[in-house]
Amino acid sequence: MLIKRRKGWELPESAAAPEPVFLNRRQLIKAMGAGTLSLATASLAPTVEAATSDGAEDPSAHLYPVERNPRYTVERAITEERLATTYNNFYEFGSHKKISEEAQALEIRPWEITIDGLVEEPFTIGIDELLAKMPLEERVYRHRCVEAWSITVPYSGFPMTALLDLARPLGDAKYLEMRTFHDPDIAPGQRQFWYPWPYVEGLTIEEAANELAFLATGYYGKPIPKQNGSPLRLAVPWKYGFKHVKSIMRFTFTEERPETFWSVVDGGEYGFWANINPEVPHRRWSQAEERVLGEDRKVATKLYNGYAEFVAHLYADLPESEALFK
Ligand SMILES: Nc1nc2c(c(=O)[nH]1)N[C@H]1C(S)=C(S)[C@@H](COP(=O)(O)O)O[C@H]1N2
Ligand SMILES: [Mo]
Repeated sequence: MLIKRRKGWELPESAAAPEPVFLNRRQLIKAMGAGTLSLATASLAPTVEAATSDGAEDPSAHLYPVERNPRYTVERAITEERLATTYNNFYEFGSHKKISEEAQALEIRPWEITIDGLVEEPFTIGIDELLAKMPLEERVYRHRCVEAWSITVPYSGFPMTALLDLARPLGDAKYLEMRTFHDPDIAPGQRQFWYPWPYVEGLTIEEAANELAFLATGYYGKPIPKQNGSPLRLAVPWKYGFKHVKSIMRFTFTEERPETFWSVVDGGEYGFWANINPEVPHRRWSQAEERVLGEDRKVATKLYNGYAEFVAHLYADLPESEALFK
């Protein structure tokens, strides 16, 4: 049990209590064998539904809420929580917005994260052990999808710089690749063989070290829901939403630029940089405006999503061919 490795003084009363014993859906299906449902497993089924739908089983729940960092608040109204947690992109669970129920099949414990590639020493760490080491704070960030809708949401989590300190990348590491799980048994989208699973994203080391780059573990003052990328999800608010890889299992430091999921699908539209730029239209729509989810209006999209003061310097020396940010 990962939780037992935490120091005694970090354990709240609730975590010290014995864990309820229940089977998850996959174990249940296995236990059912060739379709003979025993009385015992049948009576467990309702417990499974309840435990996976409200997030109550998340062992990190006692960590939240955390203090909001006022440096990163924005002027926009925060999107209604119900909307941000039911209108999602998570292709592993379907190529539409209503994946929040499907995503409950994701098993978020145990969850091991591997840090490897060009680092002093590769290692693997459980999510709860990582959470205990990281400085948690809340940040309100804008989020702008390449599909021209946007939300404003409170993430909890820790700055990527804290992960870099833990990872100790070597001097020749130029990029950080982030990779999600690969489990077609629970993620029906991953049975769609024409996609280059698993979902991979990447940043340059300078981007990863930027103060805005954040790893979200909480949402709206609670553990981040599965549909939003539990237990660990990237937030880089100056880049289009598809860079914000969900449910990360592996961080690999590399010398070569990683082949990212969407750039393999269509590099012309969904390239590596993906910096938000209202002047560079998508092939099929303008990026000049965005639909504010939950509101009946469109607003002008800003260069770098309004975060130019933090990040513009990162791109000052880009070659002409890349300067449009695709
Ligand atoms: N693993 C994974 N991460 C992903 C995606 C995905 O399909 N799979 N979709 C991305 C896109 S396009 C967007 S807009 C955001 C949506 O995050 P949200 O549903 O939490 O708002 O997640 C990003 N991260
Ligand atoms: Mo997106």
